[in-house]
Amino acid sequence: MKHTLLPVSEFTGRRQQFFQQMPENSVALFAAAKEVTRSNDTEYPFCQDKNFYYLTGFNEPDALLVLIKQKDQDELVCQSVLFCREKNPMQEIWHGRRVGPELASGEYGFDASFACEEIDELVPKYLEGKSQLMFCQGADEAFDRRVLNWNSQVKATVRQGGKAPAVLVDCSSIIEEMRLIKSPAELDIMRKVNRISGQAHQRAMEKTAPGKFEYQIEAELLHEFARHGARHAAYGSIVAGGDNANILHYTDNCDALNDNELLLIDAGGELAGYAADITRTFPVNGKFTKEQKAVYQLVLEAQELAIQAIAPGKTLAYLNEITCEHLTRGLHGLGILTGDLDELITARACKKFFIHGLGHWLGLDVHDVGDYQVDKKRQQLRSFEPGMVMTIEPGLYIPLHDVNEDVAAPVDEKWRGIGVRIEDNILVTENGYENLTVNAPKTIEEIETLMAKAANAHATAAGQ
Ligand SMILES: [Mn+2]
Repeated sequence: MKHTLLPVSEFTGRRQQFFQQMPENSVALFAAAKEVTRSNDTEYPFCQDKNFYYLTGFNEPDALLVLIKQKDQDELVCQSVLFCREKNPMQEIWHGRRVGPELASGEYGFDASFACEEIDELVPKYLEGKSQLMFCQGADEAFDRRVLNWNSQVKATVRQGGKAPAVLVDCSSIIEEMRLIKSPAELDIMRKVNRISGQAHQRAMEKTAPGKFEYQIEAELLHEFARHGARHAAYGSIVAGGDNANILHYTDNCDALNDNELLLIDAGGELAGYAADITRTFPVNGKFTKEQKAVYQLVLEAQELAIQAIAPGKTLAYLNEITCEHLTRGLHGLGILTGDLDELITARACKKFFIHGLGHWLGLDVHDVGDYQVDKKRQQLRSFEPGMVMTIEPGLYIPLHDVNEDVAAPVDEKWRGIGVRIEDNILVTENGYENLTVNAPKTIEEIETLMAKAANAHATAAGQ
């Protein structure tokens, strides 16, 4: 019934942590997600609001979490209240089971729970007399309006002696900072979903061959995710053969895979709400060409360089700098960039072919919450701390037809159509880092060996 692998204590602990950051005499409101119509009367698979999930572990739509912190006869009292859908046998026969307010408190560790129908009556009562009202502003306009409406209802009672919170606080950053540092229990799940996703990448390599279609390889990924309990992909899988790899968010996945081309796969499963985000690039026929090998090896070195530099106190800006320098040197060595090397390095010339960021936070969201900047210039100078998880994903993209082609120094024909990205998920530890992506083949040798073995097994089976 429950959709979490985490113990209830994990969620009650998080609420305690949030309470500590609430001022005295305040209320915080967190809304669950709503079901979203896909077409007519069918819905998209339900995806819980991640902040709400983080604080509750409760996986039904339309619910509301209320956290109340107030003085009661000199004693500070913290209460968490859940509003959720009432039990309804007919609805449950058609649409699935509901926990219901009677069981929700006990199963999820709330102080009280009520039916959704009571929200509009009870929430204004909770707000009455409080000085601060906290909620995540701007995430859902309809919810923002509801909150303001509840507050207005309390304000309207001022002549009867009512007092509404005068201060409305956006508490997004409090919860984002909490989500940025992962607990041991969260890390166990993230290791697990990384393993499942790595296995899916392995399977994709084994099943890839010239003449197959991108969607067939996508199906292999989804098969492997689902059969290990990660029923959904954490985001739309990118299965991009040849020049399609140069479209960064290519998700059409409809083309045939050609001999002598590369296949770039950016895909990860979601387990108990947590995402993996892994990218691998490999040859469709199992053997890198000379040019593919050169570009791949360069990206791989840059990635390893960045990963090995990860430790508490380091910054994404620093990783970017060393990665950029390495890529620029390499591209110059291959003749793809021409000119004075030092000038190219200063100008970060690799950025012409490495057009996205080096990495991002990872967790309940694939592009997870948490600020990257600590200075006014908005540079990525935030120091790493143990418990942060990020992706490291350098890439080089040399499209067949480059709209921004430098006519004075065009890229040689032989490099065109190559797009490479390699992405692992890295945890910052006390002493350095732990690579969570442990079983997705990455070196040229690992990839070619695995694919040759799969091709042999396939040929033997076909010959029998
Ligand atoms: Mn990523």
